[in-house]
Amino acid sequence: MSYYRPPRIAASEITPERFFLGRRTFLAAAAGSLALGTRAADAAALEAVSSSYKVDEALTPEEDVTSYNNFYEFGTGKADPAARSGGFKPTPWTVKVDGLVGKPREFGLQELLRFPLEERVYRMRCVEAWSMVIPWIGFPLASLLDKVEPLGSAKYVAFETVVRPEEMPGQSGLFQPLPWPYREGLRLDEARHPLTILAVGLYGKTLPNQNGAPIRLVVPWKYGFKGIKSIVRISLTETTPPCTWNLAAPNEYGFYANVNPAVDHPRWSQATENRIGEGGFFGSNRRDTLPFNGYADEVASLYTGMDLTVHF
Ligand SMILES: Nc1nc2c(c(=O)[nH]1)N[C@H]1C(S)=C(S)[C@@H](COP(=O)(O)O)O[C@H]1N2
Ligand SMILES: [Mo]
Repeated sequence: MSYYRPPRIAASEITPERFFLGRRTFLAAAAGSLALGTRAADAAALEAVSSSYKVDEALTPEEDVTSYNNFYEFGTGKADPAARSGGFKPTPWTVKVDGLVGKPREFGLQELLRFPLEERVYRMRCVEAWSMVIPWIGFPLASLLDKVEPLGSAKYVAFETVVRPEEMPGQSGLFQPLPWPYREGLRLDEARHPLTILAVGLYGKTLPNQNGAPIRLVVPWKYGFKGIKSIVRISLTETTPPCTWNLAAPNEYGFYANVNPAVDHPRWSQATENRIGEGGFFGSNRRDTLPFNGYADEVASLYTGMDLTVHF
């Protein structure tokens, strides 16, 4: 199985903003006939066009992006997901899209990978006050929603992660840190915002297991916990969906979870952050956290009239 697809645009049509990613890696992978999905190390190259959604900041090294993770299904330590997800099988995979839609259906991974893929370089700000800059590959969630034709009554989008205790050691141990499945949700207008993507890759390759293979949500103006990984179900609803961290500690993790330096977590400040790789864990190297994680121009209008110190 190969995820390589022929270029959608001819070389002659490529403008300075559009370029192909991962060609070299693909050729190397094809030469070795890698079987995708058995191990994170077998990540195959994805072809994507560049997009204008790129922050002009140094990328966090791939090594850090793929070894410092939150994915409690594999354990609560930052190194656990990379160390303990080798047995997870991201293929075959289907995502069920149902609820208040005209055309509920399942999407196989191959079909999901046929959405026009773009590279987006986004800031990622965890609620724990660390951050990264990550080159994702994915497509707008709105493109998927269009295919199922949301009904007028749909107001929210609910997401669920896979439950596989036999492949996810954090779901099978004596200590269960969270109730499974991990769940998240967005308002429909947030879900349809052009910045909101379903990511299928990073650094030009398919997603490593620890980053949410084979498909995860990325909402760059919200805290990282909204970016639910390894999604198997997306449902359109009329009422606010249950969200794992919000249910676990509603005073600490709001439904909106928009990055906001003015609203501290009860146990720590959100005013500054440690950009991984810059040595800002303690003291002086910390960066200021930006409202909406730096995406205020694009998304602040979604919240006009809302008091975001109350609806945090
Ligand atoms: N299913 C699931 N999704 C999840 C999590 C998780 O524990 N389980 N952790 C969240 C948190 S807290 C963060 S910060 C991001 C981390 O994404 P990354 O490891 O790719 O940087 O994933 C989010 N998505
Ligand atoms: Mo997080």
